[in-house]
Amino acid sequence: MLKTNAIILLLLSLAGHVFAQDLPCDKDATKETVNLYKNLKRSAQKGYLFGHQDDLAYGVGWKYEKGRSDVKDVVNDYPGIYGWELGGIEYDKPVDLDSVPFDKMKGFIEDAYNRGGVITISWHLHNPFNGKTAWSTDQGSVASILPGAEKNELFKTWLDKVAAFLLSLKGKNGEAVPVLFRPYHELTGNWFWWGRTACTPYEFKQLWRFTINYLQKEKGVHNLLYVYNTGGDFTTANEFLERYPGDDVADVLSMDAYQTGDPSKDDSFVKHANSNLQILGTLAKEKNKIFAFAETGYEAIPYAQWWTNTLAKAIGDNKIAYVLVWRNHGLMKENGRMHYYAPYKGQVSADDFMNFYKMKNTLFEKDAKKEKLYN
Ligand code: BMA
Repeated sequence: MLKTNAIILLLLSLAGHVFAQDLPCDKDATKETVNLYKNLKRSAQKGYLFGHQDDLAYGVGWKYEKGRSDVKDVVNDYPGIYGWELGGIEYDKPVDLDSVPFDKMKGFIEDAYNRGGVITISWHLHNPFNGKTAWSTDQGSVASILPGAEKNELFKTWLDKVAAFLLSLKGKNGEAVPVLFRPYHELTGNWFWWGRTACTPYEFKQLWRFTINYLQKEKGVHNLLYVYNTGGDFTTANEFLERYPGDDVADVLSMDAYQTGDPSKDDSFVKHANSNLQILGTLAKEKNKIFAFAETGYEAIPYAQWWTNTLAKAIGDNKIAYVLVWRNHGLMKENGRMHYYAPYKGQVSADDFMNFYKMKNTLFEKDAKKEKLYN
């Protein structure tokens, strides 16, 4: 009798585990990917990882100096999460659209992972319909690559290249490096061919589901968490979800929103971003997902207190897993502007960035390492 009771208890507790599933949407996700998913949920209760695009490749006034990072130059620690970009890989280019060589990128990704950092990857892929850039928004572009349509075969060859790169990323024990994959970002904007003016919500969802299904089922890619990423242009949960492809194909709910105007006089960025993140937080809780501020920044950070007085306030007490600022290109030849989003040594907001670094709820790489996000 005692034995039967014990067995029943054991079965009940196993069933409990199955129902309280806290797993990424890819049912075959690798161990480290599952761990990253669970651990990001946990670490988000303590604070948010700070991220920077192309951090290890170049900064303001330098390129490819071993170990260098503008963030590290200022706070003596690397970002907790690193953004990289695959645009160009579909045409077998050796470098991405911002000139980062893919072989170097692979090394940076593996080094950061081995140190305990997190990786997120976007893809400004060309338009398969017309061969032009991601910013070429012909109607019918998305429809042309769906199964059965004229560019589907071509598009599959592009996904093959992305899959090969993602599968090539290896940790020091030969395991695949988990990646927060963020395709078709800013999908509610009107500037990319997958944006809201160039396809219907149905077509977008089909594109997303086809991509994920192809990577998992045809290519055996199981080291990804999938980041659904709108612009900051929604005001309700329903608007955010209009093109959401489904809980079975997304792990992270996120948005991109940039500072414009003068934050020392106008707090509309803080207000909007904060209320949008609250919407994401409520949805993430309901859906048992992670949420994040996938891209933000203030170009050339001319406001010295932007980090603690603007960004930290915009995030407020929303338990996002991470926030990422865009790349430190330096002077843009096209428009003569300085284009960077993290401070460098001596930059006007560098002292405030140090204050931001010291905040208890901002997590950089040393914190990420302590969190053991892959174990
Ligand atoms: C934009 C700018 C561009 C860049 C693009 C893709 O915001 O930084 O210079 O090519 O992102 O990374």
